[in-house]
Amino acid sequence: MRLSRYFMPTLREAPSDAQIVSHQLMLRAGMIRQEAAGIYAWLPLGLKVLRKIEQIVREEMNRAGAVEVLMPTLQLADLWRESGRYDDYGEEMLRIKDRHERDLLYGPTAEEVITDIFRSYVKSYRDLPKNLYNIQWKFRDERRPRFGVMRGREFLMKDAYSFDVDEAAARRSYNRMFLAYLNVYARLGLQAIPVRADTGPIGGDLSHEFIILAETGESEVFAHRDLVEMGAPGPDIDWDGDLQPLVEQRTRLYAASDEMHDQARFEAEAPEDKRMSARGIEVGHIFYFGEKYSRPMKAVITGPDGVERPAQMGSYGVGVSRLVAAIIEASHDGAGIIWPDSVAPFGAAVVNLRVGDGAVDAVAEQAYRALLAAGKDPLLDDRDDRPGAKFASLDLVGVPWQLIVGPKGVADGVVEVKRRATGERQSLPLDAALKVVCE
Ligand code: 5CA
Repeated sequence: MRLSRYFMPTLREAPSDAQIVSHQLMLRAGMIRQEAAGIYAWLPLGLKVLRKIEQIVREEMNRAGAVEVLMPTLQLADLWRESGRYDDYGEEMLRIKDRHERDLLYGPTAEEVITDIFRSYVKSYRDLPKNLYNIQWKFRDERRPRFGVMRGREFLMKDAYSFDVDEAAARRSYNRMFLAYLNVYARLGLQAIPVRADTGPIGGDLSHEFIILAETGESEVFAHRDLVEMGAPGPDIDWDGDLQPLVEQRTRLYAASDEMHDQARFEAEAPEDKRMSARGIEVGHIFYFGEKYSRPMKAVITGPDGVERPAQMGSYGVGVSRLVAAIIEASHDGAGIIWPDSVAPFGAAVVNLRVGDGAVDAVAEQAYRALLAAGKDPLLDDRDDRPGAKFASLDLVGVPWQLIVGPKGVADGVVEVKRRATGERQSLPLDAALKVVCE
């Protein structure tokens, strides 16, 4: 992408109502624009990051055996009347009437819709397990939308729903999601702690939240330090095998969010030097709730004994749009965002320090084309601007590598390579510089 043709409206200063650093940086980097309270337009740079996160979530869901669908944003109120949640959900639900006076709502979650889909097709235990997910916009009329996309009213969620014949099988589905979530966050460069959680309006009796540590987080977490330091299981585990030991390894150590915290248990289960409490951001939440929806909505299947029973269900949410902000909270410095390579909006930027100088233009163009060919999705800074302004905006938007092409270097046969995360710079001939970036 040539920056002169791109749309990246960076701002020198963040609007004063942006209170946390991720919100300030997303506005300054021209990633989002507020259209109404808690409702944002995604500008090109923000959209690129959002799509990359979405794709990582998708790949890890698929790996763990879930199957993608796309459900509508608008749902029939009648489905929610069947589950009994229509009245319970309260003011957070955006209720709409169509021209036929039919009650609709903008989905805050999709247990009812997926249960309706499931019950129309699946009748036998032989067709189980099933796990269906979608990545779709949700709307919750939050009382206090704040911190930008961190707590929006409209937000992008990955929501998966598992269906099983009995509790033991449902537990296996839960375990798959539990471990897949850890792999998702690891690929995003985040360290997520699974904590026992309250089930809230989704309901059920087994639930974990996934929290990443950040000072601005809205949740308080209490955890055994060994859990915080434990890595993700990695993609190569046997997804059809017994995952219980891997899950137990991570659930037997104490970890709870504020609503579920029990100080006496914490002290009994974790020695003092292993006790950690910190603020964090909830980036995912998984639930096992058995028959809560399948029973009232009559999503029944016949078991091996020929007897009909409601399917055992769980649901699994990832806050995809919230993750954009969460990654920034976890990875920035005074100059701006430091994207992990996996979600960076561009792989590298070629900075032309003297646009219009034939020799400099030629080397910049050559570098740009080489990075394009290498699949690095480069950004060419071909704006006629001061070097200082160029560096400031590229540091702000957090492109992981800068390849700096200026008249002096070109005369000496070198370009400068700068790593955004460390600020480290090296002068190298173009070929060697390209190698560094492409490694
Ligand atoms: N049906 C279940 C799971 S599919 C569900 O709705 N769970 S949830 O309410 O916990 O939401 C899932 C995730 O969406 C949360 O962990 C959080 O990361 C994200 N999320 C929830 N509310 C918001 C919001 N207002 N703005 C941004 N992200 C949100």
